[in-house]
Amino acid sequence: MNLLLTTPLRAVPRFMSANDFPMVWGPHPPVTLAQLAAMAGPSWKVRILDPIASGIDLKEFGRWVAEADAVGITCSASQLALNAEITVRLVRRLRPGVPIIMGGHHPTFYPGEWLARGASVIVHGEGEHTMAELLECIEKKRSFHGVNGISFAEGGKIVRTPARELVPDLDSLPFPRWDLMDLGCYRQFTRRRGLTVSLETSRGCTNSCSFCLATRMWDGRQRYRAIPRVLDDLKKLAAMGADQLLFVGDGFGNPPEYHMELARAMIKAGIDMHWMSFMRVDSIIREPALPELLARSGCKSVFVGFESPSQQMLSRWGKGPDGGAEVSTYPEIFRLLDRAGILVFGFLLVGHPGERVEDIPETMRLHQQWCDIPLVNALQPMKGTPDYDDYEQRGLLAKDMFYHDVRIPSLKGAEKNVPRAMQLFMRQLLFRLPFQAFSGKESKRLFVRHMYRFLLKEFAALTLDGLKDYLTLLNFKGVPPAGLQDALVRKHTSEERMAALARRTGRHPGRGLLRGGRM
Ligand code: B12
Ligand code: SF4
Repeated sequence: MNLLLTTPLRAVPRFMSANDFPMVWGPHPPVTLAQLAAMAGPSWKVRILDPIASGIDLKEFGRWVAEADAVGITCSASQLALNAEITVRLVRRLRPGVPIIMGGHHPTFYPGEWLARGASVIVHGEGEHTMAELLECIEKKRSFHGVNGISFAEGGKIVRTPARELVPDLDSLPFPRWDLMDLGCYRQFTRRRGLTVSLETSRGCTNSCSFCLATRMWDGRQRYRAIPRVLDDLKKLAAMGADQLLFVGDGFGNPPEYHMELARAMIKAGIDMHWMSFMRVDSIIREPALPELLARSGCKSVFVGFESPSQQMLSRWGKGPDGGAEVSTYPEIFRLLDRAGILVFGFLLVGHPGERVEDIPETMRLHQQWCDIPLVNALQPMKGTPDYDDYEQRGLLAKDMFYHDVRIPSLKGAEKNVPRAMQLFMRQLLFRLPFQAFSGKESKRLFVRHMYRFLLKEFAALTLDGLKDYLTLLNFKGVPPAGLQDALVRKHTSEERMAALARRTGRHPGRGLLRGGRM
């Protein structure tokens, strides 16, 4: 039996948009697929593709789909939904009968929408054991009724089975199947010679910021791997030739004691990795010695969710433990990380109701003071979050949130704010950051050089179609957000586009079907 696991095709490339921007500091291999692959039973031969990072020859994609007995697609964010939809539609076109399993943060909260677009079954939340059981059902031709934590369509209705308990002990999960991935196409910005990988030390977050999905997805809990297990995995990764790493897990840093112990253990074991991670705003204030120790264990950069220089907004979002994050602590957080030589990426949320467009330059100026590299996100109410429910109830959503592009405003009343913030962000990128290529801070210097190399490569790969999309998103005609998004979705999912993609796989769907579904 053949299982194909894949991230969405990068069918809608976007030049110079924050949608592809995460590629700048990575790309990092998705532990999600390597972890799921480790759960497949012995009768399954698993193949993993990551077109988001590696790009892909559509002929090869078509060949793998043709050979698959099941296809698993992950979709973590609304930013990826359009690409994921094109992937589902393409697989369906090539293999009308193949089971398509979808999972991740996005399908978890949009089961009906994904089933309508061609998925066979949606995995809600944690996926390891659910997927193992689904594969067994597919292999033994059993119905999905006995599998907890899924949705599927039957007799024109959606069946949702009882929720699945979270795995009590993350250490019970096997070592991810990195051997199935081509790790050669990943490289962290520190650009060492070895391989780049990802590792999960914990899952979930105990905070409950109103715009974040972590709370609903992982039940407001944070589960940890035991430090000896993490160390064991790190040694295996090092033996594979890895020397660059992303610690995934959005609650990283909490509690500081665990992370101090982890750093000490890494130093003692002589683990030589350059690594980056997320970092909760409260961790460093609770343990000011953390940055220094993390840096000694190889930490080169962290993503910190500062989100706003407005205390009122932080309180409104319930940011931090018990909603108590304080803007007054931000300069100190940055000072401690900076002193340790750690590059600080600072998330900033713009485009919320009540924000005045004329305040945005000042917001961005303040935000710059506590990070090396500002990462500007348009507030994006994600289905499953309290913010989404609130804005939906108040009729404030400017478009369907199933899809998202960072350049399209999500909220009514903020139509001008997002373009203004993006304009200022681009200005920083083009005129301020180049000088940092000579910064005395090594991590900053390396990142900025890496980033411009990436941008030049993106520029060289620019297509006329990508440029047209980019110009559409600049929205010179002042089209409302919903219209802008619809135009983009309609264009990329049109019959003509889908047929052209199918042709490029070299496997015309009609011909394959005549041969009994296998092409
Ligand atoms: C690491 C990470 C990244 C890395 C990804 C590197 C990589 N290649 O993996 C980087 C930094 C690049 C990144 C980027 C972005 N990210 Co991110 N990221 C994460 C993070 C912290 C961890 C993901 C992870 O690996 N988890 C560990 C694995 C094991 O868990 P998992 O992926 O959820 O998979 C489990 C289940 O979901 C399920 N499952 C998932 N897929 C599938 C598929 C099948 C077939 C099955 C059966 C099950 C299944 O089973 C898995 C095992 O239990 C998550 C938050 C989180 N804690 O998960 C945010 C998160 C996914 N990211 C988020 C966002 C918003 C983004 C960005 C849009 C940010 C931005 N504005 O640019 C971009 C995405 C755009 C893009 N073009 O890629 C949001 C998504 C919210 C949403 N639904 O819209 C999240 C949830 C953070 C948050 N709390 O809000 N991200
Ligand atoms: S601290 Fe970060 S991961 Fe935790 S709920 Fe808030 S935004 Fe989400």
